[in-house]
Amino acid sequence: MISNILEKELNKQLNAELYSAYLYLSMAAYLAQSNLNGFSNWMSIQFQEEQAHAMKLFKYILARGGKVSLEKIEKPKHEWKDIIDVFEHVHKHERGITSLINGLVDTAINEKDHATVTLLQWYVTEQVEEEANVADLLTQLKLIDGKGAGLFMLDREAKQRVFTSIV
Ligand code: OFO
Repeated sequence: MISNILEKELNKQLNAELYSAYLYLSMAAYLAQSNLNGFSNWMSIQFQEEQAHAMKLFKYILARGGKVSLEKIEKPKHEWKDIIDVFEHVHKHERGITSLINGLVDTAINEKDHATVTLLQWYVTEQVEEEANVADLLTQLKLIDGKGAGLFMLDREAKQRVFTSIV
């Protein structure tokens, strides 16, 4: 059985992952409207990944005998200045998610809940990868100034991204 405090915090994280999914879906729409179909695909995959992160928490809360409590999902932004602005937003957003995960690990440690600490290690590792991927893309986009032939090439590369299931 999971403690009340952890149940509450895990439900909050479930909502944060669903918000991430919603935000990336909004970015996928903006990028498609900006004729960047490769980057739109990249964001659609990100949308699916965030849903998978949410589902992993959903299943875990239930498996530990807890209650899932779904909250309202905040309305995401739908306009950005350009592609660099989009990826700067993603980078900032993922750093915020990393601190939420770190806070959750602290709570699980305080609650002496080893199973939750173990589950959260997966998210800790995932955040390292997410931040690194986004930082990498952002650097490349800045190198080409977010336009021209470089952008065309990066967009074509982003089209290759596929979703790999994690649950
Ligand atoms: Fe779920 O990792 Fe991004 O937000």
